[in-house]
Amino acid sequence: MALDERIVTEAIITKYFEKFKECLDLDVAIVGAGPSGMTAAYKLAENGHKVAIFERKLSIGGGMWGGGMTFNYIVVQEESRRILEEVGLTLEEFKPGYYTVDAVAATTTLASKACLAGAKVFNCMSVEDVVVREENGQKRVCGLVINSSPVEIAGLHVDPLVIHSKFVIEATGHDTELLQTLLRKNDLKLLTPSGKIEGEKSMWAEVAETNTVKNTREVFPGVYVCGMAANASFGSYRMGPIFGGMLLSGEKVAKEIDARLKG
Ligand code: 48F
Repeated sequence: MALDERIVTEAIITKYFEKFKECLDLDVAIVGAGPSGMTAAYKLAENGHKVAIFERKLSIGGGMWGGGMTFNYIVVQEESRRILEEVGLTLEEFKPGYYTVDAVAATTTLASKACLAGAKVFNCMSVEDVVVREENGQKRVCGLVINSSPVEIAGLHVDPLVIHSKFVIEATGHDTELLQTLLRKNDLKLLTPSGKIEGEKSMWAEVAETNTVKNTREVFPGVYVCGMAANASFGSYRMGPIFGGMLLSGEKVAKEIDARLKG
């Protein structure tokens, strides 16, 4: 078969922009493809919702690839191991209640399951702002302002594009970047005790793991927070390379939004 480079190019741009057009109106837009965002994407897509993840980096996986200090194994607890087993991973019990799994296998398998379930991934795409509208006197986030990461990295003055979504998930991790932008650009209060981002505290894995799940909730009309961003928003601790809370948080946010979308 003669190979025509133009057909390769046409295939890529046609398929990419078909995907992009399909995602102009989403049920759920997830910012950040770390473990919590990917678990949420997998669960929401599995339930038939139109969901896309926007990830700044070329690679998905956030902080999960590197295990602890680049030693690429992760640890999960009894309560969350079922989530990884459900996607087909085999975990080993290291000591009673502590399960290990290869970090690369965990990241790729979770990502694969999310994609196969129908979640669309836009990697190399930075979320630089949100869309805010007022409905019945109440402000609500109803979309994302996105730009190509190379544009962001090069500091080019190129205007972004916009997608709308019924719900947005803030899964940007420690920096809570989406909420920082929301607060910086708008005079409004979050559904946190102070109305602001409470801020992440130092290491306390046991409390942090429980709190990650508790803190996974709607933080502003239209915006749910999950993963490490949930702890930073509500002022809890960090936990290091134990990932059970991240997975359970992704599962919880998916369940809550699923109920809202169906309700
Ligand atoms: O940090 P990250 O892995 O989030 P997570 O799901 O998991 C936290 C753990 O990895 C670890 C931990 C648990 O043991 O403490 O840190 O809460 O992934 C966040 C992703 O969001 C992307 C970022 O590149 C990363 O992959 N991200 C951050 N800001 C933006 C963004 C943005 N403005 N636009 C697009 N992606």
